[in-house]
Amino acid sequence: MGLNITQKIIKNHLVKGEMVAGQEIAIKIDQTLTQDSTGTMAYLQFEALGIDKVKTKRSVAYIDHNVLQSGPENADDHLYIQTVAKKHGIYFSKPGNGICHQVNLERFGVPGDTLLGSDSHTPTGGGIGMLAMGAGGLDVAVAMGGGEYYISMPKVVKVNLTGKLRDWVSAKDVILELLKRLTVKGGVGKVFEYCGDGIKTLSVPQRATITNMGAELGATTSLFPSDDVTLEFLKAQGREKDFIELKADEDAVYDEEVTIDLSELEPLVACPHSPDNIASAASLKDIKVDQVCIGSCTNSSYADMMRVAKILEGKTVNEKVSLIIAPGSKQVLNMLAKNGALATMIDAGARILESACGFCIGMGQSPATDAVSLRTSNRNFEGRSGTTSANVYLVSPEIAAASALKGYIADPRELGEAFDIEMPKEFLINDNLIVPPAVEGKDVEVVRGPNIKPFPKAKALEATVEGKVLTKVGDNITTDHIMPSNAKLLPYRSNVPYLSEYCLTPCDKDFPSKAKEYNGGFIVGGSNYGQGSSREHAALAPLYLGVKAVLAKSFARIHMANLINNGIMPLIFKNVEDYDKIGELDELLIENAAVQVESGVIVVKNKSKNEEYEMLLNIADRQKEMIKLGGLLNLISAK
Ligand code: MIC
Ligand code: SF4
Repeated sequence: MGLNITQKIIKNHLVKGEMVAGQEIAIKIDQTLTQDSTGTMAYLQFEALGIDKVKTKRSVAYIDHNVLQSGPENADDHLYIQTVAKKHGIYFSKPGNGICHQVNLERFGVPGDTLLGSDSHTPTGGGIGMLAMGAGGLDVAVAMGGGEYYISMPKVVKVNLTGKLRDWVSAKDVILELLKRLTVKGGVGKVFEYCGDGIKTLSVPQRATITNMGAELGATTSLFPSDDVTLEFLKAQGREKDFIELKADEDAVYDEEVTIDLSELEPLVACPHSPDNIASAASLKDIKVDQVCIGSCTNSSYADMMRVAKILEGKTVNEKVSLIIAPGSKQVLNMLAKNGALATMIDAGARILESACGFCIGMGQSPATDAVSLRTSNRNFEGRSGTTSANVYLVSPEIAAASALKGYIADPRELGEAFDIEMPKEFLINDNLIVPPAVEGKDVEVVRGPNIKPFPKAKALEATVEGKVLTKVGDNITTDHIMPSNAKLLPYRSNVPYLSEYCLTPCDKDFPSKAKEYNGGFIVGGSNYGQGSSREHAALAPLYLGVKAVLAKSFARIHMANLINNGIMPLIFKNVEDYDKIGELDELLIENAAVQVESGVIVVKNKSKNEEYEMLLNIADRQKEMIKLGGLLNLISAK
């Protein structure tokens, strides 16, 4: 039986387990990436492992999230990451060099390699044929130390692309169509592997837009084959030597199949407040726009920016609209500067920002009260922009630029005749913002600013686990709810005690004070609990506040792994109706906890209501061990 690409890459990297969907496997990781807002924790954890030098083929530390520097905290973190990277064999991409996923694709991505990143949009690398996955900082730290990465063997979905995108329809519309069909939970436990005649018509950055936002499906990752298009891209990046061809066998077998006829797609929009709330741009014409933000790791490539410049050429941004543009990398920005496209954007009235995450994670550019903001990024969760009452719509660069001119949500087909943007034969290559590691790291001094606090460590499981239900939340709770990130909080990513004061506050403003008053306890959640970011802080802050278990209808992949890595039990309702029976401040009890963890079925007694609920702990034996010992670091030291 033939193999698909996902299976081929996994087979080449398999360390433990069998390639049977749903079973735990361990794979070897070739490359890692971190960014600064998850990186400080990842490097503190790497240091705790006591390993001198990373054992990967390549590890890169990017600075792209916290670049506002409104106090010393961010700069302190940058210095810590720069010095710890130098010491331990890690390349350091300085602030200004660009968004991790964009730069990694341009300068380091290698088809057929595995990439683990402490950021949920690491699957961007799938655009170049990598098996690229997001994970919590601790898993990335372990991978840097040469440890394997554990996942449950995903189902592989064949996404058959036929036809060719029509004028003004973009790669963003492909992934929005998939989100419309499958929802934000539709990809959990799956890899989306793209194939079909349509893929030949998509450039590497277009493919990367699609794999990037596969994260919003909850997917393990997404990937494209490595073909002539990939080779052209690598050649233009001066990296032809990194090319290998990758394609599925003729008789490859897939678990599921979806077909998208590219020629039938139209310009789409994800409406507030979820990436799967899809409508056509044409149907939203009555909505007036206050702000347009173009950039982020989803849509900030050279070709995206050139399309925007071409739409803006000779025109002026609508007087009611603030247009913000953040090119994705130094390479992109520099090319736009040299060919005059940057001047075109500035002429039209765009506000140009540093090549970084910026508006996407609420680091500045929060919209006005009740404003409508159109963004080319990938997440429009309530409050993520920094303005709780804002309505954020996710769109392609084409819709964004057209709307910035018109002042309402515009279907770019209104602009008339379309144009082509050629992919450059040669990108502008200058890696002078990438600092190589020291040859001999032992003399490098690691600089630790006062904001860098030790990370909390879990304790071994108690014989009886008891406490109150501290809060009860609904479906699709994001990590932005659990551990909010914005310009005020992001500077404290290396200070969990401070951050914990804000844990779950968008859902329940008293959560931290209740957790303290009752000495920790339980969280009750709905389905897809913990979707979104890879931030381990969404497990570390609850750990710091004494949370022992989360009882939910289902969990998002990365968050569930982060909970387990930090010794918190992710328990799934066997009977979903039990969710309705539990109330806030109910007193819960788990007796003989270790024995029950072992069995995988846990009886939770509700002392307040005199009821019992059967909960499932569907995790691998190794993970059960972690729950008993108090997390991954304890498991590693026990061994
Ligand atoms: C995001 O897009 O939500 C982030 C910010 O990049 C996160 C990482 C983080 O929380 O630091 C992610 O996607 O993992
Ligand atoms: Fe940065 Fe936004 Fe991409 Fe996250 S989604 S890595 S915040 S640009």
